[in-house]
Amino acid sequence: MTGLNLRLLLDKYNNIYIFTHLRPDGDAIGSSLALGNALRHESKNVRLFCSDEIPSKYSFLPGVEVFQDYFELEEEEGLAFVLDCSDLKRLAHLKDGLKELNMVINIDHHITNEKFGDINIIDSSAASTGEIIYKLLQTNNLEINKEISLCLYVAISSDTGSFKYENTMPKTMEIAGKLLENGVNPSYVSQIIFDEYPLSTISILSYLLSTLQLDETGKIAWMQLTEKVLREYGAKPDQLDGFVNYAKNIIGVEVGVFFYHTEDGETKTGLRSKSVDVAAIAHKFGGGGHIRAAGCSISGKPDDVVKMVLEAIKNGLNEKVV
Ligand SMILES: [Mn+2]
Repeated sequence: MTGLNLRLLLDKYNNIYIFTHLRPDGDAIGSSLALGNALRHESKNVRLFCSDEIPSKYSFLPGVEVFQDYFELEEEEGLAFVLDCSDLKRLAHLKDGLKELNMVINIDHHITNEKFGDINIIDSSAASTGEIIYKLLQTNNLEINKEISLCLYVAISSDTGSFKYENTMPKTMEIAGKLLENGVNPSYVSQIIFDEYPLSTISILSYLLSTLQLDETGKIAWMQLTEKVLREYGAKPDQLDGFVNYAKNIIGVEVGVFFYHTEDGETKTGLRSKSVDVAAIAHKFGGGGHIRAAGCSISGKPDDVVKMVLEAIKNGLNEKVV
């Protein structure tokens, strides 16, 4: 899968443009930086692109300051890499930039990847794009120093939920082990990536937990929040990521739900389950996702939406998949 002779391409191109997806996560940022730093080591002109701002918690990563959110062709020739991006829509306005470049190399681990590149390196058995980049650098004898290892470790640990998700394979751990040998400090990374929050996030969590409710069977737990309250706490929607798990993780609960009522009359609904197919439930409301993690956006009065979704979950409780 990673049998690309990168050296051959690097002989041809001096200008490297690396793109990753909107709302970037640790894998998007870490794998872009790892590839970028390795190619800079080969004396290439490297530029990094992302349509959205890089979250501040990643500011400790080497080279992160050079990400730009607009495309500009600075030289006549250029080789593009698109990382961790299942389709071109995920590049937002940056996708037009690809047309100005000579060749597009698409590197991803999403099974749904639309193979839009001139060369496509898609490995859905990889837990992260970082894992693919590691192999690509290794097989092409490119630099994997301490800084590059740190970027790769952030990529791999992010997409495996710190090596907790089902996608964590023996080879994932083997690569992570190599990165530790190269000098990565796992406790330092996990403190920054997984454990630390701004005070406003903890304040909004405390509010959210006060809204927690369980149904009479104890199998469904939910929390809710309005956009107005979020604003009063000085917090942003991306600070809510993962909080739905507090509802799901209660012993005896099968499905955890998070309702976020926006001011334009939509309720963004996040569903997490231990064994119930919540993607099927989200699908009923025009949403989708994975079996154990799905979401949908529903318009209507907040109370009505909550009632409707809880009813659908009750009906779906018997349809366990594992
Ligand atoms: Mn990824």
